[in-house]
Amino acid sequence: KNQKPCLLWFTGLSGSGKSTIANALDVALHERGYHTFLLDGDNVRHGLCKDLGFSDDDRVENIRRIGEVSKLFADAGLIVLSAFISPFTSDRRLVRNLFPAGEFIEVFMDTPLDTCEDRDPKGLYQKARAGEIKHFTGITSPYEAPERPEVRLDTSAMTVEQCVESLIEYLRHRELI
Ligand code: GGZ
Repeated sequence: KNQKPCLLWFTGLSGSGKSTIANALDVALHERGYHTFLLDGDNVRHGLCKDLGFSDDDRVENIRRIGEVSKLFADAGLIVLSAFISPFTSDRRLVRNLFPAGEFIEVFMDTPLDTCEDRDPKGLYQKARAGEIKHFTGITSPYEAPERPEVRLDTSAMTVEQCVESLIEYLRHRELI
């Protein structure tokens, strides 16, 4: 099936839905016969980046490595889906600049902090509020929201299916699939 290599870069707070939507899109693209590769905390922070924590410097290095790996997989012809908080605009720009125009798609998970904190699936916000986790994004560490993302999704207002549908529509519109 015809596809153009590209990188869908999901950025947003913990609990904003990055992994959920990236996983659901991965499944949907597979069902349609496209070749994809998904990178998220589960397969990166335990391996490639297991020497890194959550200081500003470590996050910068985390995103740098992930950007380079994403580029390698795109060079192999895949549609790459990467889901990381990536809180700093400058790091996201560095990744963007690894790709030809139109092949880096920034997907901003614009779910309100209140909703993310209510969800708190791993109890991390509660721990951050209690001071048990330092440098927690949105609480004690900054998140620089993208100003001009290619796609903006708010999972407090849209279902998973609606988010996936709008991403597939975007990819079709840009003739990437
Ligand atoms: C933010 C943290 C932290 C701190 C652990 N700050 O919701 P999760 O649990 O499953 O996903 C979060 C993940 C963030 O890793 P990333 O590699 O995406 O971060 S970054 O792009 O900023 O490098 C969260 C968990 O790790 N986690 N401690 N202090 N998130």
